[in-house]
Amino acid sequence: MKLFASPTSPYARKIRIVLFEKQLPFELVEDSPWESATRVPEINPLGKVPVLVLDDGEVFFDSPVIAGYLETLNAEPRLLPTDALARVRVRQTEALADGITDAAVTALLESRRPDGERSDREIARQTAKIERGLDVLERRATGREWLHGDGLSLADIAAGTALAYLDLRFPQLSWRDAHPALKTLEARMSARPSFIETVPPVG
Ligand SMILES: N[C@@H](CCC(=O)N[C@@H](CS)C(=O)NCC(=O)O)C(=O)O
Repeated sequence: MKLFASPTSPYARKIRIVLFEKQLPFELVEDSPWESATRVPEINPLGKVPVLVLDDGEVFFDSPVIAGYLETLNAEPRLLPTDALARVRVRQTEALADGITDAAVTALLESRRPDGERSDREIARQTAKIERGLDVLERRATGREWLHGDGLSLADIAAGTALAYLDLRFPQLSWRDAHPALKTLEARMSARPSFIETVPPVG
């Protein structure tokens, strides 16, 4: 299978981490949807990465769907519980972490707009989403080693990816100051070989 990904995409990184943790072989195809030569819109009409293309040509996007597909391959470690409700709860935390990333990406794009077109109000609105999301994630992480259950799950990977993305794009947020449980979680996640192997380039 092939994973279309851009090196700095936090959503693509989440999937690369899942593939690494499960030791699933894949071909990484670096493709940035922002470049004019991108092939991504030919395989994902939404023109976004990550996209997974199976050997038989079947295509999966977006990252939660790809993660769900990879779980069907029965490779260890299992990152989603088999119990249906427990699974929904892990996916809720994944959605929360991905939503923090969504707000950070939107704020970054807004901040890069030219003078006169940039909306400080919109940046503040997105930053408020990040801060509320972090507060809820902090409550979920407090007093526990893992966000759900007694082992690594997709929720921990999504949270670790979102926090690392904040460090990359918004170091001035200093999110660790008010979120000690997330600080501990991020330190543990970033020390995993899967995270070390997928550190994004600066830029
Ligand atoms: N919800 C999607 C978000 C994917 C996404 O927004 N990817 C960005 C890269 S970080 C992208 O490809 N953006 C290109 C665009 O919006 O045109 C997922 O989880 O896969």
